[in-house]
Amino acid sequence: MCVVAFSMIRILFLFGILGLATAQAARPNILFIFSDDHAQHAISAYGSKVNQTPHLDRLAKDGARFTNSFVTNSICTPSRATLLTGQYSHLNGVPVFNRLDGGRDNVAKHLQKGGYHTGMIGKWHLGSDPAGFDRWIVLPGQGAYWNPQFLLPGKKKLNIEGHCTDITTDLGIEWLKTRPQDKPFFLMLHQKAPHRAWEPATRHIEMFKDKVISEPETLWDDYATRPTALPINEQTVARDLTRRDLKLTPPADLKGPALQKWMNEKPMELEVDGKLLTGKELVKWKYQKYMRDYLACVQGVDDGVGKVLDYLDAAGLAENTIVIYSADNGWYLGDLGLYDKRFMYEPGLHVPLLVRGPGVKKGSVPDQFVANIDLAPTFLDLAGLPVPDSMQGRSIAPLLRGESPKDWRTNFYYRYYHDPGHHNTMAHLGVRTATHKLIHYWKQDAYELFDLTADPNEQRNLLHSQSDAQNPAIAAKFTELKSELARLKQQYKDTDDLYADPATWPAGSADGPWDAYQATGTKSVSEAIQVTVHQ
Ligand SMILES: [Ca+2]
Repeated sequence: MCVVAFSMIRILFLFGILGLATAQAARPNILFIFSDDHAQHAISAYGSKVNQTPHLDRLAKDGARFTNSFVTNSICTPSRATLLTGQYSHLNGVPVFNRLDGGRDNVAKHLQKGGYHTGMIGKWHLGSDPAGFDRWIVLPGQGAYWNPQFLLPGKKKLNIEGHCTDITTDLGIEWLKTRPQDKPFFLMLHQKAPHRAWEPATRHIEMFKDKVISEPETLWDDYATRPTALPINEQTVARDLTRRDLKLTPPADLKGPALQKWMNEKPMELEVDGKLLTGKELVKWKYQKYMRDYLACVQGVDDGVGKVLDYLDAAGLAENTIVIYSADNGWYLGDLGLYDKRFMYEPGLHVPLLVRGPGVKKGSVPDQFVANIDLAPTFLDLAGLPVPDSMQGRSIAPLLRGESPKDWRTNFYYRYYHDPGHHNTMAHLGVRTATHKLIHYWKQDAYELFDLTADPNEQRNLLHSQSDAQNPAIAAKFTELKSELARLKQQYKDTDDLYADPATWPAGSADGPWDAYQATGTKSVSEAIQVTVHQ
């Protein structure tokens, strides 16, 4: 009896070891490709009316395309802090463009400790050096489109000649080629494009120079029912594109501060091809110019995705690599008359999320509410590692497999702080449900309520007219969503004590200074990758 029991234990033990070994061998690589300010509706797989993105579409066709993927705070630096920590801004200490404390817990540290070879390449924009990465090379702050400078471990910096999007792609491929073969990898490959000031590669300028881009339905939005924040915002196509944005040629004799002043001015009349444009004609011209450059930058990102996917195929890595594509915030393609992000209206709230790889249901279109708080937990779950309680999101791995968990979130909490800040966008928070959205501009104590089913373009704030606001069904919905907003604040531990008042914003900038980094000259991509390890 005893001998039989001992043998059984031995067999179970051996199976356990073998099972573990198999699980280790099967752990997938994770390639996270990120871009900056890429609108969901500037991807053809999402039904874009303005461009074609064949390589991103490959990810959608071979994997999952999330239709309701959101961002918690729609600007660069806070979004990136949330990506790494799995936490909302009020918990991770990055509500605005301030520095992320590198000592904080982050997902890369967990993956590195859990046996992954970790890397970070491209736009970082968190002020501190990347922590938790075996090899990294990042842009200082926003970085430059042409002949960019990069920061490296050991407080070094170097320059690489060429266009930043192509360079970032090539750095990613070189990193993959030179990685240790005995470990799964986790690579964050972060493009700077298509961020303002939209400076595309020459081949893409050519591609778009004669294209006429269709205008969105709401380009001429008059903000009639939304008087609180939209009329005074400074991210409009009509009034807020500068000469730099519009790529106008300065007078030859301008230099230094005078040149900068000229570039930063927002022209309200312009001579184009011998004709003076003003008013609506000028707005239409500005829209075309802005969109051509923006979309040409997107094309560089799409090319890069294609090149990396081809490399994975050629290297035999495609089968065991999960590829995820997303962007750091939403973006207005002239929608509501805007460019930029920030506002919680639909184009600002949605981000692309495409996932392909082992275990991901091919051609699926999950519509559950997912967000950037979910990415860190997802990476850990896919790697077979535990998700710490400090992360506020939830792994989307079940959704990738095509499952529909009954207890998945049915609404989403958003908060934007940067006021006073760029573009005069007022601070706000809000809740989005499957059918409605409530926005609260807390400093003005002004609310906007939208029925997204009847009014997907958010043109009719139901609290604006007396007759709407007194409608019992609307009043009841307003009460319900106010109480839901309060509940979500509590659920996510947002007490208003942190960051609602700009005086409480943390010190330190995401934008440098970088003077402490020692310049090491101009290098090739492969030379640069060789110095990504801390010496
Ligand atoms: Ca951004």
